[in-house]
Amino acid sequence: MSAGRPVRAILLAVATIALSVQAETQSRRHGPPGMVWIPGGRFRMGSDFPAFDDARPVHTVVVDGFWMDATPVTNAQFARFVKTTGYVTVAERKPNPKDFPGVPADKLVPGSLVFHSPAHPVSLDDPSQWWEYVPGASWRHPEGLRSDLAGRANHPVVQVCWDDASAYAKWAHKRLPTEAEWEYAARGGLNQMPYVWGREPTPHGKQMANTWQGRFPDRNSKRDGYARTSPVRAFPPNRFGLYDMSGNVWEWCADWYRPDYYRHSPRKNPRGPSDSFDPREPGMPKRVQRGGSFLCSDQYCSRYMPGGRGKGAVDTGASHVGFRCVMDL
Ligand SMILES: [Ca+2]
Repeated sequence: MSAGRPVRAILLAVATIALSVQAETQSRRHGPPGMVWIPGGRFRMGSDFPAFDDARPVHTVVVDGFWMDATPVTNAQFARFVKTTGYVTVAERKPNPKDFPGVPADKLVPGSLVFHSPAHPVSLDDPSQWWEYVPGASWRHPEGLRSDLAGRANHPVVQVCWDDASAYAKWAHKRLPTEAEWEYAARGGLNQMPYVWGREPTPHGKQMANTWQGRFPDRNSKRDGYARTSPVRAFPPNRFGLYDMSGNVWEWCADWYRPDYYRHSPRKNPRGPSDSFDPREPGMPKRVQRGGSFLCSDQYCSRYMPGGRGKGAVDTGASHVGFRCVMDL
């Protein structure tokens, strides 16, 4: 009899472990609505692509598992947040004159940056040729007051800045992903492939993401079917079941942006530098954006590739910038 007790104890312990694993598996299978479990792991972060001078060196990173929204946050989802909380996005607020010394008062009106396609070829060195500050542009009116969200409930919300995205994440009991989490999730287990779907830009001739085809920024052939944003499930998911990890809209990450961060970032769960620095616009605090957008073309911006990094001023949205959230177990 006495010899049986340890065996029973072991069996009970094994059964308990099996039950807890089963419970965890079930809880992950029935996780938060609209979210995908991203199992933790190790990957090679960064890119040797010549144009990505801020994505080097390629280095090994380990991230813990997390839940991630399967798609960018949609207009319908953001509308629920606004309706529930009364939140007013930064683009809808009157700019504070203290933040814009020297700008005439009549120019300090709510609005945001909108892409418009020039009528003829322009120098690619001058983004002011295709970006315009449009009064009244906001998430409700992505291209200005004459535009609205009709037919776009399932498109990603745009014209949201980092502060807006963070406010939504907090309300949803989620958070913005770290840059490392974002890239790990985007790569979907593929090692240093140029695209989130693999090696070929258009496998079997198929457009795999909403980017820009044709001559940027004046001629968009729309071979992928979309001149601006697309519904969040219009293109195939990656191997983790995540949609739009390439193209459609840039997505805010939690991290501050610095071009030199990869030289000394920690190996495990890096969370970004403690401050921001962009040599092109020193003094303007910026957070990381990832994934590229419908404006990415191989001629101008290939940063829809998973190693490519983007950045934006924390108070500035645009007609091609959105976000998605993550959640810890
Ligand atoms: Ca497109």
